[in-house]
Amino acid sequence: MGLFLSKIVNLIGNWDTKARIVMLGLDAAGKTTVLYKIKLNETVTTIPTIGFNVETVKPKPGLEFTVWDVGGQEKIRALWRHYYTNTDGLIFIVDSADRTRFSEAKEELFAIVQSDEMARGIPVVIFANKQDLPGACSPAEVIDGLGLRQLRDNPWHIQGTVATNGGGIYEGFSELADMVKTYKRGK
Ligand SMILES: Nc1nc2c(ncn2[C@@H]2O[C@H](COP(=O)(O)OP(=O)(O)OP(=O)(O)O)[C@@H](O)[C@H]2O)c(=O)[nH]1
Ligand SMILES: [Mg+2]
Repeated sequence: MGLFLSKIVNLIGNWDTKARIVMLGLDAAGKTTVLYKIKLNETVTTIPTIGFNVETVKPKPGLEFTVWDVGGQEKIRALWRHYYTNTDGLIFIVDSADRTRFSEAKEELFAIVQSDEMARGIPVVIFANKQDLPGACSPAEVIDGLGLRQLRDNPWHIQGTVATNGGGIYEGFSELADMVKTYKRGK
């Protein structure tokens, strides 16, 4: 009976739809800070990520995200594509106060969604992060700075965030959850 019950419990646990999410963006954009804010609701002290961090989070009942946070320093960006296969959604994080690197961020974002290893048309949520910093660009300015209106083959959404205090993080994940559900239904 114990075994029977535990099998039922396992089965119910497995009813969650699972989705693979990759979180990318230039170095110091705030990816690791976002990951542990959503996972632990804690503001962790980070060091630049060499390699990756991975955590599971449940953005909505019935949905489980496996979130891959991959280091963004230029010399290790060539490794990003190894994480693309079977991805159901992308979170692209931008330091909204670092407008001198918007064109670099734009190039990287378009290279990701156009990569052979990435499925066409995956949903993308852009986190316009560091909204707390003086001089940070608004989400509307980040749309212009990254040329997001040229992103025609992917459903996308932009969310202003402050990873260090959690502002906008839940909203961004929740939006991505809805977009991923629609995407997976259409696959
Ligand atoms: N003011 C402010 N600082 C932030 C915010 N989000 C992250 N930071 C800081 O930005 C720095 C870099 O954050 P990380 O989360 O390590 O950045 P990352 O994107 O993981 O960087 P890599 O691992 O090198 O790719 C840290 O000092 C964070 O505390 C934010 O919303 N506002
Ligand atoms: Mg990191």
